[in-house]
Amino acid sequence: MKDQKPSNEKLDQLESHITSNEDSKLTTNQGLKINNNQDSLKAGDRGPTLLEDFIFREKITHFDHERIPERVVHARGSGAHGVFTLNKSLEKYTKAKFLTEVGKETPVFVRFSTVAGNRGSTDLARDVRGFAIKFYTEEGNYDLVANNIPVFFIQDAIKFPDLVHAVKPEPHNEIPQAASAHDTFWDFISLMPESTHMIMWLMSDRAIPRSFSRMEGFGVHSFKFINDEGKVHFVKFHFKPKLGVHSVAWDEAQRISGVDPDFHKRDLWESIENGDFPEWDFGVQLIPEEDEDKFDFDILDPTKIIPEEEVPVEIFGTLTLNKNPENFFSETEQVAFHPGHIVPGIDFSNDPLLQGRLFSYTDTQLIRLGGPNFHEIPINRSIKTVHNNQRDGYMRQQIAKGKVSYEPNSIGGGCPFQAMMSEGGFTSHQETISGPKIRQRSESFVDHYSQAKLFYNSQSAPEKIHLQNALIFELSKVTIPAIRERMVGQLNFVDKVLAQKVAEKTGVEVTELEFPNQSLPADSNHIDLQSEEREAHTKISDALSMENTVKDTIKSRKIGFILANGADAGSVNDLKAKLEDEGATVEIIAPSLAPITTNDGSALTPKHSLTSTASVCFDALFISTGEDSTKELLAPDNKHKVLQFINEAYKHCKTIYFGEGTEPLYMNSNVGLKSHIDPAIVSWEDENPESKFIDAIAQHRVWHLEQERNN
Ligand code: HDD
Repeated sequence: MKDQKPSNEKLDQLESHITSNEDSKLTTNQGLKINNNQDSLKAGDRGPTLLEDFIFREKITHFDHERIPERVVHARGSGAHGVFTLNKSLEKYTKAKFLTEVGKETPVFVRFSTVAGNRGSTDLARDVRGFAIKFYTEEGNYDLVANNIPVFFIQDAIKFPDLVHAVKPEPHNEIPQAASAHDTFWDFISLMPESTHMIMWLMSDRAIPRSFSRMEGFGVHSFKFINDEGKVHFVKFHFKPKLGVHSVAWDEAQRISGVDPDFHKRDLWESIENGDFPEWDFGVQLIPEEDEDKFDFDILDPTKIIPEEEVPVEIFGTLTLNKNPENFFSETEQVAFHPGHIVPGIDFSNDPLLQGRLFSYTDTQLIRLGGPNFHEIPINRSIKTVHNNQRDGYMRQQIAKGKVSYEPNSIGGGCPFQAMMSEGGFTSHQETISGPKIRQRSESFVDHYSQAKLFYNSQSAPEKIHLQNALIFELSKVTIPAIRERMVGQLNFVDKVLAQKVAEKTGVEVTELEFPNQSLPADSNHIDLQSEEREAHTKISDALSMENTVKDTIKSRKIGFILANGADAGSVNDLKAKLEDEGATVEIIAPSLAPITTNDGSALTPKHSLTSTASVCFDALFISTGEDSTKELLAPDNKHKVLQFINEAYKHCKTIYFGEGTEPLYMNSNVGLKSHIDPAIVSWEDENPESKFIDAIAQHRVWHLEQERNN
């Protein structure tokens, strides 16, 4: 349980805005106490409502204006407060204070999101996840507006509206919601070879995470670090979840979307309420400025990673989320991120995607939050007081004293003064740039397939199958064969077997496309830059496969205990205590919500009935010990539901523990048909079944047995 109330400078600042209705009387927005909130003011009790009824008018007017536009992308979000702790100084590379003072704790607000769906859409869409972090530093707000995928679809921001229009529901019929599986998306992608690397990530299980706490975060672009001496390093930002990177199965994702579309939001909320604070290691890849051209790709190209084998990720800090918002709208909805919110010691690179973002984010807040004072909304405020000569505008909150709102001035004593660099004044990094004014892509951005191959080749066998099936699913929803065929042609540049399999299942032929050079002007000929030799990469990067992730903890795993009257109290309570000691959450599922009576006469109250939840909401199942309990679970009313629980968990490669006396359930389920050795099926016959159960849950899933389990 939550042991203590976290506190930090940002939370203290927010405290003054938090209100509670406890022990209070209902009032109007003017503070007038209201005596009757049931009836409008009428001319006679059966007569018309009077215009004079200011209480009615105020209430309805406010209601009529309750909605603001949702974000044009990343509309569905979940947020949390937390803290960033620096464990090792980055002083050698940057002068940003929150990255130099070891032990320093910087308050943060993080918002996770899906990209394509509406605010009310499912959490489990196959999609990129946003991972936006606002650091409330002593030098001003620093926003790292990141994703859970380290590359992007396009290289230049001018293509962003096209990309978003293609993926969003089709404009004529607003179908489909929160899904990329439709004509316009794949039409666009099949014509944009630069998307190929991103598509590999998007079709991988990374796009259907188990929880926000089990996703990586990536700053995507190369940014710049600048130290006190003015020395520059390019930097890529990474957040590595302490719980490992884990995903659900696609079939499971689709089921969860029906059973609990708020699955990720709920998981984040409950983890924090339970004190299982999600944590990430913060790491960076650092490249000295002089090594900028050392790679066989351009580090300014946002469709490329810097493989960890080439530049290791060094860990410097910890990000911890430890407090849920008080109010979703005020905090999670009104928070406004912008990659242009930086602090001294950090600067932009010339990545053309990043450059375009620097315009877009402030611009979007103006329409979304209604004017130029959105920085004054409590969640967006810097912890340092703002001093400048900007004035007025809709909803101004700050009461700026005095008659001076210009600079230079003598009347205000010249204040506020510009800050010198030594006082923390921001200066842009000086860089010599020369070149013709030209609307053209750099040749160094032309290689679109090497890293797509690197990603695909680095996947484990089950991951490759999932990726292939995702492509088959998505392209099977494309109604125009020519688009499917063009897309298969693109896949052929990544892996011939993959292309062939997708082609077979989507009813098209693999046609050899010319190496496309879409991103270059029509009159240039850079086909040589896409040559077969260049494409022949067979390198592998272990960091790209989730197979190699952390698998040593069951912290914040949700375990379903299925039981009925007569269940063995001793084994249920023992196992529950052991799992909870390891940080897991146990929830009891019974035939109904009525308390059940165990074999020693004690009562256990279920959290769910067999009807109100499904096995897709759990990481593992324990089928409780006890013959009487088994008998009741096999009764006609319950049998089908219990077997569906077990069979689905089995199909989705989860761990299942059958307690003593549950053999009839074991034999009636698909588990009873198995002939292979399965480390994630634990039974009454096993030695040390409890430790076997815990070890298997920590492994997440037995993906390598997926075929055996589904045959
Ligand atoms: Fe963006 C929101 C991440 C490219 C324009 N973006 C948004 C959010 C995240 C990202 C996490 C949600 C922030 C929140 O929770 O409020 N976006 C990215 C990443 C990108 C990227 C990692 C590429 C590396 N974005 C990108 C481009 C443009 C935008 C190229 C436009 C030129 N993004 C926006 C936006 C949004 C946004 C329209 C919608 C709501 C908002 O900004 O505040 O301005």
